Amino acid sequence: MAKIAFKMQLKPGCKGIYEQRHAEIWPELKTLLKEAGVSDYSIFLDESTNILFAVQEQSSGQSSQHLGSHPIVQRWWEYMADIMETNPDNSPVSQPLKQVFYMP
Ligand code: RM4
Repeated sequence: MAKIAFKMQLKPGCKGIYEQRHAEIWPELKTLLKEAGVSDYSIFLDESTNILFAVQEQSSGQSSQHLGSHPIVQRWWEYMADIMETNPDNSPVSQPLKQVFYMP
């Protein structure tokens, strides 16, 4: 298992809808993420910058951000595109973060 982190960008004023949509995350997306080896997946928001900080365990070398070829992820990214900074393909602009400290 590897722990990875990345940041994404939420559009201003979209905290509530972002939280609500994730509280109602599609079961088929959860299943897909788990089947792809993603677990222990959290997303935090820095409200002063609207930066989303995501951290997750991955068992297959693939993160949630590598699943863009799957139709379910494509539909989810399209659904979320109105409230996030995205690339032309609707994928969220994601920047990998380097782990600089870990305490087991
Ligand atoms: C995020 C973003 C990620 C996705 C999670 C579930 O807002 O769309 O790519 O893995 O939701």
